Amino acid sequence: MGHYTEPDFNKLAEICKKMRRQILMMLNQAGSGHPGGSLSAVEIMAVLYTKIMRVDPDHINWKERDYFFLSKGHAAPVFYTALAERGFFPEEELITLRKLGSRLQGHPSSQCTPGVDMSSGALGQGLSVANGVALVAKLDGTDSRAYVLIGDGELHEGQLWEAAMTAAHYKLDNVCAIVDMNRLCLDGPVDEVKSLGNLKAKFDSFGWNTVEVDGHNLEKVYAAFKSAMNTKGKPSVLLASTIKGKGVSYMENQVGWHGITPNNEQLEIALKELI
Ligand SMILES: Cc1ncc(C[n+]2csc(CCOP(=O)(O)OP(=O)(O)O)c2C)c(N)n1
Ligand SMILES: [Mg+2]
Repeated sequence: MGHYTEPDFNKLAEICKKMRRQILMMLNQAGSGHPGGSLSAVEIMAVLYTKIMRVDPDHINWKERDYFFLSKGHAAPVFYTALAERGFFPEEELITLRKLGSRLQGHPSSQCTPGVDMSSGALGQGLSVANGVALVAKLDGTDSRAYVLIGDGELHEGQLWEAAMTAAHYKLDNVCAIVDMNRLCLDGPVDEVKSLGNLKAKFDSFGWNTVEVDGHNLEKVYAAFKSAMNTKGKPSVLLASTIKGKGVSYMENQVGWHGITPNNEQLEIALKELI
């Protein structure tokens, strides 16, 4: 019922490679979707779903579990690979992404997919929902924690900053946000589209515990989640430095790979890089 006990980071690195292969095969078959921001979040999602989150695929509505919200909903492929890894549905189902009648829609749907607690895709909303769940847990006296993955471009959305104030005001130390700092959004570098300035200083001044971490280093990501768990009286945010398109040479740091999919030839090259 709880999270895996013994962190085995070598095994986890293999799981990450497999997740990347799955993401690319899913997107190739679907013919539409978002590789860049899925690949940048693989380590974050792998650590979260195999080492940190208290969830139970056999009791998906277990009330005192932890909760996860994919605020950057376009990264659904990485979410689905993490859910499959944790046993919410068979890995074989991943390849049905975006097909008619599939439980795996292009953006997460709480109506369709086991383990998805919030439909998302319209950016900016996840932290507000996480705050609500975290407040309920406080009122009910449960240990539930609410995790939310936010894109760095998504931080252009004003609602997130309202929610950032709310989480600090209510001292929601059971909220843990992760910002996937891959430095790119849909149409260019985040800081050229609209600069985020000093994000650590911003979150600190909003009353958060702010942890900067290499978002591809499994040990460090795990330690960052643990330190967030041990921080009392304020919400935590992990500012995770990542590479958009991580793991595929021709996709890395290329904004053009935000929302297009690899053809068969490109897929073959990518899969060879991820053996
Ligand atoms: C409210 C809203 N506005 C615009 C979009 C279109 N959109 C989809 S992804 C994206 C860029 C997001 O950038 P970022 O958060 O950095 O995502 P990542 O780099 O992790 O893929 C935009 C503008 C949207 N989904 N929702
Ligand atoms: Mg980004």
